[in-house]
Amino acid sequence: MNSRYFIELEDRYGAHNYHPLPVVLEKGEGVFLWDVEGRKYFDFLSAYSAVNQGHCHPKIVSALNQQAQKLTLTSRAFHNNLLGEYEKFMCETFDFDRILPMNTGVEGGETAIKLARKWGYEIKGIPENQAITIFAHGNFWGRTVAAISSSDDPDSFGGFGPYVPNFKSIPYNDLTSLEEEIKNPHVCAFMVEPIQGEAGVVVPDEGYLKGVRELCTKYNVLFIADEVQTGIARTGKLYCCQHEQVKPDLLILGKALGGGVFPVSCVLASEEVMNTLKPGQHGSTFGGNPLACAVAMASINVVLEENLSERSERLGDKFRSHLRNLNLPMVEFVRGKGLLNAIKITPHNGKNFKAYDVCLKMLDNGLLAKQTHEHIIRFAPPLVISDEQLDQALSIIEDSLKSFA
Ligand code: IF1
Repeated sequence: MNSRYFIELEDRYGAHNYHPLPVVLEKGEGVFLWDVEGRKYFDFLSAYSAVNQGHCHPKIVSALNQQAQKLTLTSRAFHNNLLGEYEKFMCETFDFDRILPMNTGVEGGETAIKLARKWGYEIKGIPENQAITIFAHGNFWGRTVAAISSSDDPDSFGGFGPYVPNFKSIPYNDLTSLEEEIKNPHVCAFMVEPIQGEAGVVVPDEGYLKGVRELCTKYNVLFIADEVQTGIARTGKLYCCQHEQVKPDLLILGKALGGGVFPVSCVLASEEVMNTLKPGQHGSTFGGNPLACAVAMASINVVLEENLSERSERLGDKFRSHLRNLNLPMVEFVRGKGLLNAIKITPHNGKNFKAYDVCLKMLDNGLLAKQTHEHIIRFAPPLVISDEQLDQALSIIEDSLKSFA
């Protein structure tokens, strides 16, 4: 069976809610993927930063296999022997009082907003059903009705109304407008990505996160950091807020928390916030299941043991400076932190190629990356990439870009 066969099956039987690159993958190991024709590729998307530890990391797969033969799911109607250990491990590793385990990133976002509203009513004293949550323009935190209700991207929210009320958004990287909005005593939280992923790896000014922290403290508003994409060593720290020594009130993790083998997400918060939830007020069939706990502990241990934060920081600097120094006419900018980077493609000399065309070229040359919006290409390899592999990947990117010169 060749790629065409598999693509046609998906085309006939699947919902068309994606437009994938024309490649059919069947094997992954470390930074590499192989398609059904046996062609080998560098993975420079890492499943949108869910495969930070590399494909099928042996320690993570082994944790999955071992636990899968013992106990996979009990539901939270009963205790299990891994949840408490996992909770302790995560609270100590990330320095928070308590954790609420969920599965997908968007469930983490929904959980954080529910916690913030409950805290707003019971601790801050916001009148019932009046709590307002603030977001930043360009935010993306998932596909649920609440998540699209905060979006200003018509592709995300179009055709799915009506929307969740009391969500407001302000310009990203703008502390003046943040202060304006959070003076309102009905505001319970500001939820923001420390670097906006889907918006095109938008890195805010140095000091923005510190400013958010100070303003949220000043006005008694919860600072929710959505680190589903920027967390777990992706930007060069265990989580991105640490670049400015900032601790959010709620930290949302997902994606690579599951090591690329299992959906695992969570919200970390203080005692005060987390204890607003009483039994029966929130939950999930799979949240905190023993298989997820085993996988997530292995995933984080790999990050710590293999120093993936430091590697991400060092190789990210190397990646950006190499591409910048090329001074390629069609590359308007290179931006990012750690190994979360993006370039903006600006056609010149009357040419009108798009980021998608460059992605097709890189595919032909053995590297997989995906455009976000029309002219931006995100580059996010697994953090286990070696220096030599990065050099090889950079030459593929360089050759592919130069072919459009
Ligand atoms: C898609 C990109 C999109 C996220 C942040 C929460 C979530 C995500 C910062 C929700 C998910 C994924 C979703 C996927 C493509 C990808 C993505 F930014 F990573 F590229 F869409 F914007 N917070 N991002 O980035 O996590 O529920 O998906 O586990 O929906 O197409 P999820």
